[in-house]
Amino acid sequence: MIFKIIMAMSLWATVNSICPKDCYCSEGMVECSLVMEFPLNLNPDTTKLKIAQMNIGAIPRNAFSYLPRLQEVEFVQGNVREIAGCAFMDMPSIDTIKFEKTNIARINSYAFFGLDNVTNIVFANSKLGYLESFAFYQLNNVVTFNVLYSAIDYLSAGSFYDVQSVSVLLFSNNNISDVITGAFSDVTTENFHVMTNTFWNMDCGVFNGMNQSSSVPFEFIGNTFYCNCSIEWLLNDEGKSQYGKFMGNNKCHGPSSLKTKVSLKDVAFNELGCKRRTADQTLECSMETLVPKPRCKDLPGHGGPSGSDSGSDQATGSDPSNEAPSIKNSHGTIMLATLTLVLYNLRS
Ligand SMILES: *[C@@H]1O[C@H](CO)[C@@H](O)[C@H](O)[C@H]1NC(C)=O
Ligand SMILES: *[C@@H]1O[C@H](CO)[C@@H](O)[C@H](O)[C@H]1NC(C)=O
Ligand SMILES: *[C@@H]1O[C@H](CO)[C@@H](O)[C@H](O)[C@H]1NC(C)=O
Ligand SMILES: CC(=O)N[C@H]1CO[C@H](CO)[C@@H](O)[C@@H]1O
Repeated sequence: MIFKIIMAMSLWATVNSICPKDCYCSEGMVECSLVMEFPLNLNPDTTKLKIAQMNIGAIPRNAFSYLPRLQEVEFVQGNVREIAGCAFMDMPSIDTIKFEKTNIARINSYAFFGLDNVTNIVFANSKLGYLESFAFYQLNNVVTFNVLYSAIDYLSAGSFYDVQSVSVLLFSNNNISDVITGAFSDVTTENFHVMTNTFWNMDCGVFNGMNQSSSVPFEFIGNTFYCNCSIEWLLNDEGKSQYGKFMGNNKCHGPSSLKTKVSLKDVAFNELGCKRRTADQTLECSMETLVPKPRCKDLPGHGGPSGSDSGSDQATGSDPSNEAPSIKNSHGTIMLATLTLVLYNLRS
């Protein structure tokens, strides 16, 4: 009798874990909506995953490492408080990661670390809050990395540190509040297009080195700046000689007195309203020292809103620090655990 119950329960649990409620599953493709808890307990054969209207605290580290065949993951119309470090580790088949109309308050250091084989990364019509240093650390060999029609609050120094061999890095039509010196330090890309973005505060030297090698086409056109003293580095004598090449194709979106200027070329240094400064003064443009320390195992784990941990119990022992059995959102697992407890109590 008890044996039969166990059989029935585990069968139910299995079926339940193959396609969670609020998901639609068909031949490796899974579409879920209104997701409040994460990670989901999906079939390990999943190849494509689309999550709509997700509302979660974090995409935790190793969030998808239990899905070895996952090729594409797409988030649509979601709210995510943070993407934890090492969130996308151990995804041997991943090809595309896409965020569409998604609010992400924070992208932590090393969030995209360990993605050696990913081809496309897209953020579109999204809101990105604070990007920490090393957020995209060593995201190498990506074919397209696009940030389009999005709002970005803060690009820290080294957000894109050591991003190597990207074929196309495209920032277009974004509204970007703060870009800190060194945000793009140590990036190598075959094509870097920064087009029709609205910049509010851009620190000195952000695009230094981008035209150093003639083999790296750097396209910087149609962007607009808030033309106050924050861009003195661009319009002082030194800036004009260094960045003169770009100026004709970019202009001011404010303040209103400078909006009418055809391009940055037509803006005089003294119109920026820098107090007690002259165009011939050399500015010191220093960048904070960055020392990468990617250690996925030591990063704090973050689970869903309930505080339950990531899918690391399913992650082939990738994280020994995290052995507590997690109660999954699958009711089947909870019921099985309860049953096990009952049986255990009966025995003793
Ligand atoms: C990338 O692909 C290679 C060859 O298929 C594989 O050996 C390697 O484990 C993959 N890397 C990651 C991080 O999945
Ligand atoms: C762009 O960002 C600025 C500064 O954060 C904000 O004040 C403004 O409303 C944004 N504009 C749009 C069109 O979203
Ligand atoms: C320049 O304008 C930006 C955007 O409005 C503002 O955040 C910044 O504090 C201003 N900087 C200076 C030096 O006036
Ligand atoms: C931003 C930047 O790297 N500017 C350089 C572009 O190329 C000229 C000429 O080689 C240099 O003088 C600038 O420093």
